[in-house]
Order: sequence, then C-alpha cells, then structure tokens
Amino acid sequence: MYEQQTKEYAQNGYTLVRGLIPAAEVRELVTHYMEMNAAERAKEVYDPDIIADTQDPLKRYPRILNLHRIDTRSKNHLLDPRLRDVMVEILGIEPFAVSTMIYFKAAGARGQALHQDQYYLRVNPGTCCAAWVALDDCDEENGCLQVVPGSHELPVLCTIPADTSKSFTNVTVPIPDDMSAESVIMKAGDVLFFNGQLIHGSLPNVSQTRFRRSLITHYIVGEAQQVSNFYHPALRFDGSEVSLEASPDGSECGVWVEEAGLRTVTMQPVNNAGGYVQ
Ligand SMILES: O=C(O)CCC(=O)C(=O)O
Repeated sequence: MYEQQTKEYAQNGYTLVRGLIPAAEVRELVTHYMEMNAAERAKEVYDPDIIADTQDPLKRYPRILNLHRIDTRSKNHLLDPRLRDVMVEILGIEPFAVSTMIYFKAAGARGQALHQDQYYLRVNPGTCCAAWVALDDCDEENGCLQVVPGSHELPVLCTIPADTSKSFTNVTVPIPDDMSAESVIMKAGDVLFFNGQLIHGSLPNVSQTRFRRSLITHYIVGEAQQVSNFYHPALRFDGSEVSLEASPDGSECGVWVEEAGLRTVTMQPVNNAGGYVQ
C-alpha cells in the first residue's frame, strides 16, 4: 500500500503520507492539547530549559514531552495502528514506541535548529523513526519543518553552537554547500515519517497570528537493544513494555573534512558534554 513512500524513505530519509489523520480528529487533538495548555495540567513535564520570559511565546506555549506517560489520548496516538501500518512497510520491521512531543509553536516562537534525532535517542543497533503529524497547515510563514534530503546516510555529526535568536535549542549540525534544507509544506492531518539520522529542524514562526502545532512521536526499529535512558520504557503497539538497555552517551561523532577536493565525514571523539535530551 505504501510502495512509493517506502522508496522515498529509503532514498531521501523521509516520506509524506497525506491526510492520514482525518480533519475531525485533528480538531479533537488540537482542542485536547489547547485545553491542556490552558489548564497547565502538564506542568511537570514541561521542558526544563524554557527561558523564563513571559514575552517569549515558548514560555506561554511550551512544548510538552512524553505526555503518553500520563495522558491516555496521547498514548492512544503513540500506539495508533495507522502509524504502525506505515512504519512496518517503510521500515520493513516492527517499530517500538518511545516518545511523544507536542509543539504549539505560537506566532513569534523560535524554531529548532537543524539536528539529527539519533543524537538524542542513541538507538543501537539501528536508528529511530519520527512520525510528525501536522495539526495546522504548515508553510514557511509559520515555521514548517525543514529537511536535508539524503542526510540520513550520514553518521551522527558533531554539534556546533546554534543561533538561539532563531532556535530554542542551542546546538546544530553543519551542512556542506552541496546539501541544503528544504521546506516541507504540509496540510493539517498529513504525517511526515523521517529517519533518525535525517538532518531536520525548523525556522521561527514569523506569522502574526498563526500557530504551527504538531504532534510528534518517535519509534525505534525492532532489532534495537539500546536507547537513551530518557526514552524508557519502549512500548510494543499492544502497549506492553520492551526490555531494553540504556545506551551510553556517544563516544564519537562525524566532522566534515575535505579530502582530495571531496567533502567527506570523518569520526572523532565526541565534543560535547552529554545532556542528551531532545
Ligand atoms: O517541529 C519542529 O519545529 C521541530 C521538530 C523536530 O525537530 C523533531 O521532531 O525532532
């Protein structure tokens, strides 16, 4: 059923499934998470790194991580068979579920600098897969996702400081001149599946009034034996827990070098001091 998406995922490191979540369900999810934000019910899982500035839209609408641990609606979405069916086909193996993230990205909110999810999840062996559900129409004005096609073939790269006037995270990865980030324009209800090594991120929401809400879940491929501590427990799609080890922080990462006029990546000891929380 998803042959085209399977080819695209292998070739580019991502694929878009249009309209996987029907409009009525998108509305219900938006209402659910907006009510949750208003009631501050999720306070204890708010990102601890949010800057304490009430002018910052990210302070009023912080992203929420791992709500599936306390919220049945989020858990049902994480374990939704429609997401599983796509992943079983594009990955060729059963995935295990490890995380949920809700981004509100209100008007004026900063984006997230280019990065690779595998930097945080440290899945071993293999990598992770994200299912990024658009809860609003997303375009360049409200800070849609940006992806670097083909970058899923790269190892985990060493990070460098990010521009924190544009990104709420403070590290990014460098990309050479012959690779570039492309905007992924999506309609509410579309789902982008992407490989854990794919370089991706987003620019600020420069609109005056629009949200760019998204519900993002992460999965690890079924042969994995380790994942970073923060992502335990991994769940099978029937809700049962998978027993996995905690992966150690990375010991090496890739840096771009030029050899005989060609850009290539060489591995070196890791240059950052841990903190592997997405
Ligand atoms: O939605 C965004 O703006 C960025 C999300 C992201 O980078 C991620 O899901 O890892």
